[in-house]
Amino acid sequence: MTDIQTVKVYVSLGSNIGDTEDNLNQAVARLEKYDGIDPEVWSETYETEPQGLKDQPWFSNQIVRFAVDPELWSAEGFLSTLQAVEGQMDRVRGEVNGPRTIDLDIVLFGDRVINSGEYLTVPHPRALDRAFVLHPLAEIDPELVFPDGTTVVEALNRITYRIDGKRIYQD
Ligand code: A4P
Ligand code: MG
Repeated sequence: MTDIQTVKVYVSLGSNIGDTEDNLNQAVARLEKYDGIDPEVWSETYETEPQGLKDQPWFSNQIVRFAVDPELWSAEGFLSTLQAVEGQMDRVRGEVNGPRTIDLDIVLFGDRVINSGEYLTVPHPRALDRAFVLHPLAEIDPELVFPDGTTVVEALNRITYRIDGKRIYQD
């Protein structure tokens, strides 16, 4: 097999309904079945205080870095596959920011900057505000730099949050 130049794609996984840790694992297992999508680094799973709508269960959140073959996957195609997996896992699209079996968001797609209307914005527009995204990103790639030059460590220093073991508190 020839060496394929893969793209590092960081996916934020979240779940706050059912067996939340199992939902995260199941989503990765489903994605792994596609050609050209290979999970390569997993963060720990964190229990995180809900952002946005407060009155809902805490989330399990994780970041998984995938090696993605750019000849097989555009960012838009990759998003449609994330949505297909959400659908397979009975994700019911209800309230914005509300409870969900599984939410799969593209945080970074290599160094690409994408603004294709409402369908896809990369980097994820809320990533820099959220400890449940930034802390696990820094865990797996402490040297990570966003396309605008912000480092993951700088981004973490700008927000207010607290870590207690695997729990992440953020108002
Ligand atoms: N979309 C645009 N850009 C992207 C991207 N980079 N990745 C569009 C994924 N999707 C993207 O998403 C709504 C639309 O965003 C999609 O149609 C897609 O085309 P959705 O997943 O259907 O709906 P949602 O999850 O309610 O919206 P979204 O934007 O994913 O919500 P958020 O901002 O991610 O908030 N608190 C904690 N502690 N942990 C969480 O995981 N998650 C949310 C969801 C709120 N609070 C949370 C957590
Ligand atoms: Mg989403």
